[in-house]
Amino acid sequence: MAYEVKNARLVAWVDEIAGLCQPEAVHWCDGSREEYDRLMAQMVDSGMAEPLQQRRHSHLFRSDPSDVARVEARTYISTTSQDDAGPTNNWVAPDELKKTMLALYDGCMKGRTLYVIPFSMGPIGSPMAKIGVELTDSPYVVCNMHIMTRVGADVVAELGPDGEFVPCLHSIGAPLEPGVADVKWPCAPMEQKYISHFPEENLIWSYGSGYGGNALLGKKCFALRIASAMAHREGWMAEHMLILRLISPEGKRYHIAAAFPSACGKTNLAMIQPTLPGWRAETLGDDIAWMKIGPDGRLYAINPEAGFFGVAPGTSYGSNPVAMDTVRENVIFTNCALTDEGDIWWEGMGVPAPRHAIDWKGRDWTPDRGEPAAHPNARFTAPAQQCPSISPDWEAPQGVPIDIFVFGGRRAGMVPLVTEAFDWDHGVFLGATASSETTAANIGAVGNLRRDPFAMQPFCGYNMADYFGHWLAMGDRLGPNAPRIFYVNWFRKSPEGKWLWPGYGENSRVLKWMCARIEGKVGAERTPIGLLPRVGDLDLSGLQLAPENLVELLRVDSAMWQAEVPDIERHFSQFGDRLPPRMAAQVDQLAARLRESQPVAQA
Ligand code: OXD
Ligand code: MN
Repeated sequence: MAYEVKNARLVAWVDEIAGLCQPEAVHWCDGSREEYDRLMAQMVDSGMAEPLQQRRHSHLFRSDPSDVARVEARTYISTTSQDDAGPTNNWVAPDELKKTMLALYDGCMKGRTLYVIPFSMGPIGSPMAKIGVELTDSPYVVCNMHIMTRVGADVVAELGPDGEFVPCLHSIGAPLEPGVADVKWPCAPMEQKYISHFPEENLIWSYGSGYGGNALLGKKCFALRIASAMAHREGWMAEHMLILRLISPEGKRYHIAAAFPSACGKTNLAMIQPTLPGWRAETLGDDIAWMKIGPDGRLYAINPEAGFFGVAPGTSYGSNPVAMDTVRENVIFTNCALTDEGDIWWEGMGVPAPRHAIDWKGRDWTPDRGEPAAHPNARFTAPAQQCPSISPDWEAPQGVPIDIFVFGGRRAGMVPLVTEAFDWDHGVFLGATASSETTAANIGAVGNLRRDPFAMQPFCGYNMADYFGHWLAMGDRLGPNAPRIFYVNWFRKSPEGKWLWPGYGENSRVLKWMCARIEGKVGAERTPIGLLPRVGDLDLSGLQLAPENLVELLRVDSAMWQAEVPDIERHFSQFGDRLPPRMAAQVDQLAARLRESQPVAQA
């Protein structure tokens, strides 16, 4: 071990888990480049990793076809009372879940090495950072954690003899018997996969999957599910939000935190290149924000992660040039296609499909195959510091003060390009009722409408109704310092099914309107659903946008909205008495505003 561990609780826990899982060896990770390279070399030797000839220090992995995404159906929030997990989470009582999982963990690391990964979420030493320790039998997880978090001796030093840490136990669930050859991507069958959270004791147990948020436990499990429960108890916020700094031509800085469900362009917005002359953007984070009220009463945000775990398909020099430049070297690619030249390729990369490739399942692929070469949820894992638009302040220990919250989703109809909330409660209502049509990269049949409150439906570690209440309470505490809240929909289509808005860098025009609203420099129209820019309020200079598109983008169809109210009521009714009365009041107020805006029906 390259460092001394003085934390008795950590040493005892590692001993206990080693006794339970029975690994062949225990390795304490130091987070060094040498450690990363050694583990990668081992995985290249075993056939699990493929070095890429065309990208320096980068590798391709192919998962088992059954292990390609987060598994919400196998994800549990295990609290003593089921009500504390709430209706949006799967629940099993802690005793019962632990009994089931202990039987699975018994001997599950036989023939493998147990890696101890001490990691920090947030810059080490930041008052907002928190420490976790992941125990895993997957070297792929170790290398990804090196990129996605801060790993190693500094974390152990920070932990000291009696510091707090979140224990994160992970096993792929595939013991290796002597003399048996390993498979390329070992994992357990679906019915044995468990992604379990015990928020009452800040504990994470994951079994059976080696992929993404199921296995890199610092991300969704710790930084969102466990952290959201901690934040509720302790009076701060852990949100599924990108963090962006927008700088006006005059040099004024605005900090934006935005929540969208998976596959709605969060990474693209985090890396936006404004098309408006003189405007600039810097990236602070693309997925998670931890926020606390600072000494001046404003809300400060840090990005707890150190890398990007982005969806590859659809990423191109057209859609996100910054991401393309971020993934040139030092990257782990998972489930992308491999070209004959030794580079990766995916659908929507903006370059012609290779004439021949190896697909994500490891088979020969040609464009006539009729199946995608890369899995729709194929990913890149890349260090944040090599992102060309990364902010010089992305590791500022105190974080950045948030001015604007943005919620949104993917809706082909009805939802306007941008809406400003009337006030904080209305903004919380917009977040609580956020909805999106599903795509191939997320859950459910393509095109279904899914309510995804605050984009936290899969990530809230406690009763979602209490979470709405927590947002209301934070607004009460922030008072006049509260960020302003907006709702966007980049995805509205014409009746013929054509995108109405160009999106990407042009979204800076919508962000500029938000900044101008804060400064009181631009008007808005009061509609039943919120405050909307009037034609003329958005800076559309230099943009070829058909006038009828703009009218449609900003159109509020009261009749359609009225038809949506019962769905919102149904969504809220699942929370029963636990729904904050202030949220119930918002539905009534919306319904009343819509009624008033409609001509009275003729008898
Ligand atoms: C993600 C997700 O991977 O939200 O970030 O699914
Ligand atoms: Mn996410």
